[in-house]
Amino acid sequence: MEHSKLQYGDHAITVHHQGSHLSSWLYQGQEQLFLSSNAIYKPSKAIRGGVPICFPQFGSFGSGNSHGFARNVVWQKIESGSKNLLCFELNYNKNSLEQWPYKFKAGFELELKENTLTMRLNVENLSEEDIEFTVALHTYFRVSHIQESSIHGLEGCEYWNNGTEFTERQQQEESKLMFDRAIDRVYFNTNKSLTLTDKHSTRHILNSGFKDTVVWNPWIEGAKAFTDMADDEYQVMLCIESANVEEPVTLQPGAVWQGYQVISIN
Ligand code: TA6
Repeated sequence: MEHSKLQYGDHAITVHHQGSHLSSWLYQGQEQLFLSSNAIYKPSKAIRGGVPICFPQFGSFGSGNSHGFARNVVWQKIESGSKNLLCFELNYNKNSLEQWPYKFKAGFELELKENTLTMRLNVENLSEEDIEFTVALHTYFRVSHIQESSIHGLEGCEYWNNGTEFTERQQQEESKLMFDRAIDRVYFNTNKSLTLTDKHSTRHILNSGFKDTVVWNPWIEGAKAFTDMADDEYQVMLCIESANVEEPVTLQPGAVWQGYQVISIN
């Protein structure tokens, strides 16, 4: 499968052109992202791990396929003009119009600096009418072990448990979110920096343009249900996804939306 690599400073990244899908990020030789050993690399199938781009739909929040089509189609690599930047573009076409009847242009940029990876997704409305979409950067972090991992920064945020009524909300009371079972939550209005800590590292995650954060780990039963994930791999992954789920993005004709996920390592 076609992919591009970029090495800059202490970083090395690999991006598959299908989905403009970041599949590996090495920082000082350490892999930061989870990539399933059973991942399937074939046309129209999203890779299990890395950073799938969910657009124009997150999960079932829309009328199309779960998590949208952008992760299943080939993006165009474009000249970035900079040695620390990779850029990709996805334009509407006959196939996209069959799945989502709007004209759009999407761009994805990956920028490497000192101890930081910035991923920027933008969408321009080329239709003559307003468009609405839900969206996510579905980042799969590699962790030393899920039970050695925690997230700080969600305290006070309301969340929704996938599988329950969307109106059933709860509030995050603890300052430290830890894991001992499957989790699939959308946290709303997460506008502060989050910190993911495991045995080896501390990573900070900052969003802009994305209002929500999805936290997901399928645990063993969920992993067993995936053909493209080994049963025990849930132990070394945690998804922290920058998303707009509750309130879809609305764009007027000609308008552009941009969302960032910035990950820094110490
Ligand atoms: O973001 C969490 C989630 O929506 C889960 O509900 C989960 O099933 C998942 O993403 C993975 O989805 P996928 O379509 O890639 O199997």
